[in-house]
Amino acid sequence: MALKKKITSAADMLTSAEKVAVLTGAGISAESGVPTFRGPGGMWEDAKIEDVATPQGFSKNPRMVIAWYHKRVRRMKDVRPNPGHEALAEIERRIVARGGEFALATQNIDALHYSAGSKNVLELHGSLARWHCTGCGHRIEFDPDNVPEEPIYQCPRCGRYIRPDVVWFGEALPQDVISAAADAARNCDVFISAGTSAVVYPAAGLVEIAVSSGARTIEVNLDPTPFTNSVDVAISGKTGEILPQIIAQMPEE
Ligand code: BJW
Ligand code: ZN
Repeated sequence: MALKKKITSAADMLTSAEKVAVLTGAGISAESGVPTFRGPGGMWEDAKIEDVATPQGFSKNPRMVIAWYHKRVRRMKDVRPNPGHEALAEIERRIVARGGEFALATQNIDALHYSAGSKNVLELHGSLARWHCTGCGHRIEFDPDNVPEEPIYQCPRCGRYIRPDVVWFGEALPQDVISAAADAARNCDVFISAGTSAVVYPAAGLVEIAVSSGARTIEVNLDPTPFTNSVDVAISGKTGEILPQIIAQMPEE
């Protein structure tokens, strides 16, 4: 199918949809300047996954992991949502305005969907801004515009190490969040997977749930994913370019 036809087809699906569910990943924030994980230029070219994204890596070298995430928190000050985030917020506004339901499950921890105006956001892998103490559970929240220059390593209350509220490999996703996302994928009539390699579970399983529940499915991604051949419309391109083009093909509401 030609690109134009795929975009029209995605727009038609969304125009008649009552319930829409979306899964996003690092690709949607790439055009905001946030690096993705896998592939050339990805964050895991210079940091090993097992060192920075597992509880074992954290136990082995907590200060290194804290410093690595602190650097990512610091960078968020200069990061703004892009037209891909904005398009998803606009789709939510339109669906909700006509009495429909919308849920956006994101694997990203950068909060950019909130900054773009999305409301029903399910943060599957947590948030970069929220941290907690591994000893007493004391909570710390960073204001992205006011992050200390140097990392805070220890809890101000008990002195144990703090860590970001993010989900590492081998850790469970927040149960209420993944359940709500699975319900949305199961019950939607249109499902969009945007900017994710769709290889990390259980998040990637949401695409499987949507496909097997009979939703009409759309993928927008630069590279093919394991689901490119299972979705109804697979669009190869940048989310910041394709998603606004889809909206442009939807009638004003
Ligand atoms: C663009 C673009 C542009 C670029 N426009 N596109 C079933 C089968 C096999 C294994 C498992 C399974 N179930 C569970 C597992 C194990 C494991 C897993 O999935 N392993 C696989 C890798 C094989 N999963 C887990 O361990 C999960 N936990 C779990 O299952 O717990 C069970 C449990 C239950 C009860 C008690 C205890 C345990 C947890 C997974 C956590 C993942 N965490 C990370 C780090 C988060 C913090 C951080 O940000 O640092 O999450 S890993 C990393 O990958 C991060 C991401 O959210 C996640 C997904 O990556 P994403 O977003 O897709 O990014 P990329 O870089 O991979 O892809 C970007 C894409 O965008 C590319 O395709 C580009 O082409 C594209 N792109 N620019 C459009 N402009
Ligand atoms: Zn503490």
